Amino acid sequence: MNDEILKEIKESIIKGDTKKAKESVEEAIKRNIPVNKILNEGLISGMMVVGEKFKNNEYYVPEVLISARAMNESMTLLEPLIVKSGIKPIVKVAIGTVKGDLHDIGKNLVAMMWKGAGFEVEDLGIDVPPEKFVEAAEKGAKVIGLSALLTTTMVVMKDVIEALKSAGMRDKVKIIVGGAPVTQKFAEEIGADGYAPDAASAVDKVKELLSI
Ligand code: B1M
Repeated sequence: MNDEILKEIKESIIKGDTKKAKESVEEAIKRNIPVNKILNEGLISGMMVVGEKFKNNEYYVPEVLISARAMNESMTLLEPLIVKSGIKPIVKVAIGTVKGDLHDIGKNLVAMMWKGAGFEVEDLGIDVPPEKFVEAAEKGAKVIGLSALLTTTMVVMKDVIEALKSAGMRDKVKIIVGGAPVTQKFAEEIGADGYAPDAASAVDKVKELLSI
């Protein structure tokens, strides 16, 4: 019976049905299903399927955004319980679109997927100067995600890496870069730790780099 509810949550996230997802989460809470089960076997499990579908071109940006909204709204119901039960997010990460660049759709998708994977995400926004990324690292982010959509701003990613080096923080964080003009080769050239071509791969990349 409880498995049925968890399946309903998962399916609602995959379908992007916010109303049904919230109702099912409320029902799961009423039945005292543990929060981590609701999160992992319901919400996150659904979002992982969305990520896979996105990677395989079965889902496009609108579907992903709708599912992400269903997930975010459902998660607000769990938030008080998460705080109460003392479940800690598995890792703290930060993400931003680099200075000079105002594109945020891809960055937002990565942030949503990271949240869906259970990471604590600090979203630094768009047009983020290198010193803000350094600050995020100093505040404890273990991974810094850099997004750029313009060939003229992808070079700013190197400035962020240099700023982290100057601040003595480079070996304390992993840096993942992404965005349409960014490539694995470019990531290696500028000394980033990883490159992810899409939001779902960005989840795998964090796990790979931190061995979690
Ligand atoms: Co702009 N724009 N834009 N734009 N825009 C592009 C990027 C462009 C390719 C269009 C074109 O000419 N064909 C072109 C760049 C050319 C180049 O540099 N080679 C361009 C240009 C030129 C410009 C302006 C300069 C136009 C002008 O003003 N003359 C200007 C620049 C403004 C600025 O940033 N300073 C500009 C402005 C804008 C809008 C504001 C109108 C709008 C942005 C709105 C917003 O983001 N809120 C916009 C849009 C929408 C685009 C296109 C059409 C779509 C981008 C998008 O959101 N894609 C884009 C054309 C295109 O890409 N085909 C274009 C959907 C999104 C889900 O994909 O962001 O690639 P994407 O993210 C993916 C992956 O890249 C990856 O995961 C995401 C999901 O799978 N990913 C990461 C992204 N970040 C990641 C980080 C990671 C890992 C993966 O780890 C940390």
